[in-house]
Amino acid sequence: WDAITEMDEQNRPIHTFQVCHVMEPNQNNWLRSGWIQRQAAQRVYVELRFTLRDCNSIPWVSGTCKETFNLFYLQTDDPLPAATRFRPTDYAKVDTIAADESFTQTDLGDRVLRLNTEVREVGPVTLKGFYLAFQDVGACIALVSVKVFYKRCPATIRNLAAFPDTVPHMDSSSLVEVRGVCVENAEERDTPKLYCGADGDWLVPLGGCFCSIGHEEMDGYCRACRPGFFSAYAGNKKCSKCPPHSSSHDQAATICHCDKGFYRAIKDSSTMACTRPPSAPRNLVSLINDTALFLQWMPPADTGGRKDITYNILCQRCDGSDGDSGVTQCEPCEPDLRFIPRPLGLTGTSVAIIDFATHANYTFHVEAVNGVSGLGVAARSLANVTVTTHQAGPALVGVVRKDWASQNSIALSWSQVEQAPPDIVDYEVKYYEKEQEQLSYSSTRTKAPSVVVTGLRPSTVYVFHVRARTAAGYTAYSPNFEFFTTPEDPDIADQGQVLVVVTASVGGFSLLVILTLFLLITGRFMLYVSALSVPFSGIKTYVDPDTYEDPTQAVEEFAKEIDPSYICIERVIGAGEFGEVCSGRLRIPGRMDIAVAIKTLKGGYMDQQRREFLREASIMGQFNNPNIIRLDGVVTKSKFHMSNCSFFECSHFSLFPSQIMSFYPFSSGRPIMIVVEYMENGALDSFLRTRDGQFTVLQLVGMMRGIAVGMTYLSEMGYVHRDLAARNILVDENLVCKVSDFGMSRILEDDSEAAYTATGGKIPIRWTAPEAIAYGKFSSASDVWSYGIVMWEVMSYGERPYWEMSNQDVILSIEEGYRLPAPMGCPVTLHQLMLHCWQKESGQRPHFNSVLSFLDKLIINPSSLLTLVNDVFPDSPEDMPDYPLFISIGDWLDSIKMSQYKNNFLAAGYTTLDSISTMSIDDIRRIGICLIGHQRRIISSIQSLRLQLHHIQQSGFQV
Ligand code: ACK
Repeated sequence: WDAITEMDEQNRPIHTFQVCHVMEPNQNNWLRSGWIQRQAAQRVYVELRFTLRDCNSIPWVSGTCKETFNLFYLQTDDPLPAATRFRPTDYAKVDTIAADESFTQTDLGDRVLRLNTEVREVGPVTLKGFYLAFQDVGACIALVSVKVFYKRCPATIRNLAAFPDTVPHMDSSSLVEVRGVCVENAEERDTPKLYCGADGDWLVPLGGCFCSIGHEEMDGYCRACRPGFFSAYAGNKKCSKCPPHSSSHDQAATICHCDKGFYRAIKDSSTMACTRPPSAPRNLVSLINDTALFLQWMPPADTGGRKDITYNILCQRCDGSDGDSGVTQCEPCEPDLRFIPRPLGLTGTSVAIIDFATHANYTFHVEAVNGVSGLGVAARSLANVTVTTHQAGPALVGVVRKDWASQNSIALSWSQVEQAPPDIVDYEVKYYEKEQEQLSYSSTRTKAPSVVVTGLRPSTVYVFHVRARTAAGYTAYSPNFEFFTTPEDPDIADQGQVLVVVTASVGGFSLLVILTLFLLITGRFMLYVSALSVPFSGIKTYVDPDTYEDPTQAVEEFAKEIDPSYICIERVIGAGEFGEVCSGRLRIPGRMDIAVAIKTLKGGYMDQQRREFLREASIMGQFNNPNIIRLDGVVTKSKFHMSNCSFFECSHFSLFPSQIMSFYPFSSGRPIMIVVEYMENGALDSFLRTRDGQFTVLQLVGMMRGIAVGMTYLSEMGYVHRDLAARNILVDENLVCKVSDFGMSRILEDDSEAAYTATGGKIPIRWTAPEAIAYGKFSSASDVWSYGIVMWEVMSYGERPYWEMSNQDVILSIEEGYRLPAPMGCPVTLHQLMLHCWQKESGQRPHFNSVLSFLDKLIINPSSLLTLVNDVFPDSPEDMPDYPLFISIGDWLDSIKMSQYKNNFLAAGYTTLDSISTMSIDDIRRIGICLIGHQRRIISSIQSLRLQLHHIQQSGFQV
């Protein structure tokens, strides 16, 4: 090999090693490099650049000319001493190197020598250094350059982490895992990692860092926020401009500080705008009537940039003035002044004040506060109004007494003070649950100095006070009196039968038999039962006329005998099982005549028929309730002769008296009649059929409520109706519905709907609960089932329950779980109540008092009637999902199992569903609900409620 320097085309010198002994055979010429340090290399590469002549281009060289050369290497930890003899056998062969292209052909046919480049991997090299050696075996070569190198992954920055220069593994199939280090002002998010591949490429970036607070990402580095900007959270976000009324003056701000006069509340996040206390409420006005003083105002003009405005009412009483100075003397108001809903922390813009002194001067300051009030030195934001209360008359009612109480009712009476004026118009009784006094009042009026307050909750203390109304206005209230209702006793409500109560209280059946026999013999059974049952409920108990040896005795006991000469029959209005039903008038001397209905017993009756007929009177006579048909009396005793007919003259008679007489042969000589109040609109079923679609939902609910009042009364008396159906409800001219038809509570002979059952009884199948059909188990709970059917009849305007299905099919389908679907236009809540009444298990049906209070809630909150079943759900009862049954905040929270927060809502002034529908998650937090899961559940329920309300508003439905 010769070291030769040549010139390239640009006349630059090129140092080469050349060999070209192509004419001579058996060539073995070696060229060796100096010692090369391995450094960090694991894999070493050699790039050779050379020219190699094509043997064909050299004449007469065939057989000796070669076109390749060989590459060898030798590893050592140190350079070999200079005198070391070269021993080819020490070297390991890397490869035989051939030229890719020795020559290229020019256009003129000349062949031009070309430079070749070949790269080989040498090794593995593990010692500190090595030599390279080139063996020529008879080729014509010029070695232009030898480049020896290794590969590495270069230092880099990825995901805000820096990675150092890294040498790949010797084994090309495994990667080197490298951990990065966060760049300045960045923090680790997830361990930053990269993998260095054999070719010096970075692979699989994992994890990374993000900029610390006060910094933002810029070109892979973290830069400090400029003044006027801030970054409160670590992250790869840009710095934000300072929120309104705040600023930052330094670099790398993590918060912007509030400008003078502006603040952040403790709960405000540092990214929120700074705010200030509100200005004073506007347009404060007062209204006063005899009992309450109302303050109303408008929100402040400047809310300070916040939404959490509340109001506090501060009260001073300023009576008279200091004689010397003429300055009015003011002092804080008396503590018994009551504010509804409360004096402090009001969210609304009004308050009612009661129990104030009469003839006094009050000054009320309404203060607007928000979350930053009191943080600075700003003056309080007050609006003032001064009110002078009127002179109310002195209280005319002194002591209010409790006469009796039951689970749901309390009877009260009172006497007037001695010098009471004679012109008392009526009394107003106000009452509230002691526990809930801030929240809701109820009131009722009565002309008499007594009242029965119904619809109360069992075992609850109520506060009552009474005031009189005279021609001159209201007088002051009596002091407060507290009375409580009796505890709930499910046995009484369910079983309904006095006999069962007696059984339980006496303690054994045999004892009962003996006792009953004894009492029947002595004729004192009824008295005994009454005496026993009074302590249970405080309400009179129903006495079954069948327990009388002589039913006539029961009629005498409970029904007034009327002289037939006081009765004027006008016309026949219907036909009953025993005889015609007429309308007419009853004129008892000294009283106004009243419209009555007269049920008659056909002439030629048997004694048994007479007893059955009068049975109804002896039942009806025991009741006294505005929703139960009132018995005016009976005619049983008078001898009646055509000749001395003593009916009084009805001036406008259409049928008198001869036509009437044709109905009454009176062959037995004794006319038998039952006289009851006249109900102008007749039976409810036929009435609704003729007025299809003519009532509002609220009117229909009003009818159902009346029936529920009557049935609550009956069930509290222990009376089971057994034939509750729209045909047995009568309607007066004011749409008041009253329960009637009591005669048939034992035998249902007269009801055309009644069919014989397997047990032999005759039962109106479609209206009757399954356990009553199957085993004759009638109870107030089976009456509740029938009540559900009546609700359905009302909502469908007198449609026949189960339409044309046969009785047998009705029984089977009920057994299989089918229930009547909601009638068209029926609110969801009402159908839900029907389904509740139709629970298979009688114990799971609601009691009548619960039905009543539920209907009352619907009436008080008519928006609960807006969602119609047909709007929301498919017709098929099988597809009917459970829809929510709630109409108050309490019911709503129960339905989402968040009852524990009832007080939070009520205390914050949220009392209606409408009021909560606009609540945000912040509002939920503010009223003290801290658990995130609970906040979420409540807010998502509110959202769906909002949707429902929206849907209803869109449909334009009017109640
Ligand atoms: O639907 P109606 O007109 O109302 O037909 C029946 C019919 O007598 C047979 O019962 C009517 N009826 C019964 N009692 C009364 C009453 N107290 N006032 C008015 N109508 C009555 C009932």
